[in-house]
Amino acid sequence: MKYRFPENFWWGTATSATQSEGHQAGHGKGENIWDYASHNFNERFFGGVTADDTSTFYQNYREDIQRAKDIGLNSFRTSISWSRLIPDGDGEINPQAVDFYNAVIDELNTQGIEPFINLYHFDMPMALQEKGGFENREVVDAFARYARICYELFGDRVRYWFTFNEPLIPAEAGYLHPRHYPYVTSFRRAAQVLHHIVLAHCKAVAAWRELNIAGQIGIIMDVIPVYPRSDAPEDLHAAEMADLFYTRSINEPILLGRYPDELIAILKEYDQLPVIQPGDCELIANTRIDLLGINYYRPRRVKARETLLEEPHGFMPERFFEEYIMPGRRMNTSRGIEIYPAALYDIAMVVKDRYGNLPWFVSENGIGISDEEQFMVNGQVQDDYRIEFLKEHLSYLHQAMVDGSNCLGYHMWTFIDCWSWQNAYKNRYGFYRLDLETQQRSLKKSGLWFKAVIENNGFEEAK
Ligand code: IFM
Repeated sequence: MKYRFPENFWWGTATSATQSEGHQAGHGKGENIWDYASHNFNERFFGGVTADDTSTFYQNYREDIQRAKDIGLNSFRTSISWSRLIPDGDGEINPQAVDFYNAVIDELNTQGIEPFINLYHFDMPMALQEKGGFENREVVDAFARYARICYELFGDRVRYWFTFNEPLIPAEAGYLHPRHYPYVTSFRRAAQVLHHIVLAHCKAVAAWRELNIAGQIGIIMDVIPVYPRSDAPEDLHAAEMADLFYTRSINEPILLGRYPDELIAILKEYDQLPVIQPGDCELIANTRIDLLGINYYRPRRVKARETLLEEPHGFMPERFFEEYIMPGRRMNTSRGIEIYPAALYDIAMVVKDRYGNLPWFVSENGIGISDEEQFMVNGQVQDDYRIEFLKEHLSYLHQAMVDGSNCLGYHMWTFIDCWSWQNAYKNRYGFYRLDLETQQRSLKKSGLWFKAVIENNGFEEAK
């Protein structure tokens, strides 16, 4: 079977500022929540590796972009670090950050690699977090100001802008299931953060449109498609609830311009509604994006609850469903998550049928594997499992495109092994292996395979 993709398909990779740049003392960067948390809650990070030590892209961006060129990438996503550009989040601009991002963007363009620039990838400046982060409505305006500054500084050379990466996560991981600073568990506070993130997105889109910049603006969503254990009404209801709280709660205000009625009704019933001010719903209703990124890693399987959920911290969405451990499911044991490539087809069909077949691309997909050095032969990681993973996901994506999905590209997470939010460098995702001691990069077998895919604009399956 041959899988050919359209001309000008985006073949690229994604990373983020905090995960790849490193802190680099003396260059004017302000502290963000990751700089703070990885030092002050160091035990929460695998091997105690802090955000200071991430992959040194700040120093090595030129050589790294050459590496991207070497494997033929035509597009490359990273984010701007808010606290590098505006150290306290809302004040003076750091000129060294302007020089750095100018240099990165110019180098990408010089190499013929389209920069995809995201504004917020989980990295709240600490000075603003001290004021409550996105729980504080003032931070919405600080974000809109930061977005406008980015467009004014770099908008003449960046055609593809994204307001947020995975906008649900800062609310969910910071305020509900605590994995990110400030490690809070409170549904109501999470809902407030999420509402303010939605508003921040809307205001950042409005600022971009006001400036009349050539290009497109979008957002990057993390989609975990939900599958019920069975067709029994209780299981179907459980799946609907999981989808409502963890997908539709963010996708619908952004993509359809309003929160789902069912969600509002439940939050009213349980007294969990966030404060929504006059004008907010109109702003949401009037905001539209041009381009959607979707990050896909795993499905969510659920069933009707068999036991009552204990809720020491109050209301939790899990009172309506619980995880279903499907017998025989295929696992990535390094991360403890299921591998299910067919979901990419289902996601594409949801975008087509529910969201008006909006232009979209796979903005992240990948497999994090621990102890990859065990697969090293003559200095190269033989990551055949990653090649297999890519082939399977790409073949479902291809089928979706044959069936009418408006998908424009595929970005792999990630380019060079990067730091993760809790696991630091435990699980490796990159096309290039990073040696933590020497910071040397070496191309994995999958990187070579991807190069050939890009050259041929597709691949041939042996089967
Ligand atoms: O590292 C993260 C990234 O920041 C957001 N999406 C998932 C990746 C892998 O866990």
